[in-house]
Amino acid sequence: MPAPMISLESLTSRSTMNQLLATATSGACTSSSCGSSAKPDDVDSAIWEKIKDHPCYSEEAHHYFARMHVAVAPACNIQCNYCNRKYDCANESRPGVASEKLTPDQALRKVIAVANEVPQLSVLGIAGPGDACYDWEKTKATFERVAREIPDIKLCLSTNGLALPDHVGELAAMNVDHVTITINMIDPEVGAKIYPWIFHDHRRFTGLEAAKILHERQMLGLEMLTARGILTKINSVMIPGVNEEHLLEVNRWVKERGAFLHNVMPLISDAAHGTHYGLTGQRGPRATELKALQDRLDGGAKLMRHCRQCRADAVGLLGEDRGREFTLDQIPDKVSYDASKRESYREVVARERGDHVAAKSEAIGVVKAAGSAGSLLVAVATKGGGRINEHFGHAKEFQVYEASASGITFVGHRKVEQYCRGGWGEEPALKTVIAALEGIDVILCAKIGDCPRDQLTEAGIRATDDYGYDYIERAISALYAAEFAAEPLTATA
Ligand code: CLF
Ligand code: SF4
Repeated sequence: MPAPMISLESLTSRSTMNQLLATATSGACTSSSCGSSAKPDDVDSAIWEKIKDHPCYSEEAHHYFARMHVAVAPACNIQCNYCNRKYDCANESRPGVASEKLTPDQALRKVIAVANEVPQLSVLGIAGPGDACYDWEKTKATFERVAREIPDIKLCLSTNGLALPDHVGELAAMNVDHVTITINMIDPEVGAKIYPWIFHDHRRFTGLEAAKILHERQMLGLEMLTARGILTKINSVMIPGVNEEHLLEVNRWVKERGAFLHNVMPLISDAAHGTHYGLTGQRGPRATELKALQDRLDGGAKLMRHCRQCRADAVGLLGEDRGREFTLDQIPDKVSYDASKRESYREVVARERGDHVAAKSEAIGVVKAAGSAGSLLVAVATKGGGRINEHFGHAKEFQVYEASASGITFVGHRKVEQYCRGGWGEEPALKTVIAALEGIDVILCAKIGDCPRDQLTEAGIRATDDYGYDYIERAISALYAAEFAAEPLTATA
């Protein structure tokens, strides 16, 4: 019997999920490279085990796996000029949207409810709305409860680093092997422009003294995590005119101290958020400025470019937020964990991933072999699975890839206003999409109408649905080949 054809049109839709699960349990093979590993040759096996299902620590994993945050830690011990604490933590979330604060018991209920419904779930993170290490008892209680019920879920936290050194031993004992520290400076002179005060050792410190203590504690925490083999990601907020040049130095320092990834995020600043920066007119960087800085950082500590600056209560794949489906009022008082969906999903993904990695590697080879100095910046509408499987009009973000002599690289994403709502395209929204896609050469999507396509063409951006549902890299290599005269790959999906 031929293997059923699985289209990863949507890893998030219920119908596709049911199809995936049905195939997984039938034992049918979905691809020619069934069973092949997605592990890159240059990644150590122990590290691979830690990152392969973590959507933030592996760019490739973020096509398949989801994280959820539980907002159990509202208290914070520092003040960042980009944060207004009546909103979510700006380290890890979009400011301006209040989150539901949870007790550890409520958090456990929510994690179980999500794990039963979202088979992609692989990571539980605590990322605000305050500081997970300062509000330690709630963080610890939550992790302990969840680890007891769902032992295979990865535990992850984000912190400003001030209280981190006090808890590294406990983190290691709880098998937390992913910690994010937000480090925006290594020079207290710069720090004093970002942090008006800190609360440490039962005292409040301000100015240079505050920034110096914070810096020392952040470095100590990072070194302690590295010594215990805990993977550490550094988040830095790029603040134009304050620290953008300085982040080159930050990158060097954290690399020397063993950071696994460096994630440079744009400052989100808006007077409506009530933050100091928002109220004083400090602007955030444009997408092109962020990319230029990230390009200059290449070659230092490995960069994360797929961060979505999630809310403190985010649920789902990184590009989506299903948090509203799982508010406490929708979750029964008693829920018990059912592992079956997550287990079946993992079997399917293991096979699909091998196929994707093989296609990606072949596509990159084609681009490199072209020997062309040309480059293409490509925006892709995708719902996950590494495929072009979203309609132009439904996209709320585009993933951006660069094809050049060095291969095909994921370079970021651009959030956009959804063009098509209720079956009709919105002209004003299209204008904002065009502005957000500044610098993009080509858009790849599953479907696009003539009207938006023509307007995009007028704005100098080509858009095509010719490669709908194919793997992203394979489509880009075909585009590159057509543009720069290499041999195109034949699509087999
Ligand atoms: Fe959450 Fe952060 Fe863990 Fe990821 S988010 S605590 S490492 S599980 Fe990820 Fe969100 Fe970016 Fe953070 S996309 S804001 S990097
Ligand atoms: Fe806000 Fe997070 Fe900074 Fe604390 S560490 S002030 S919660 S952004």
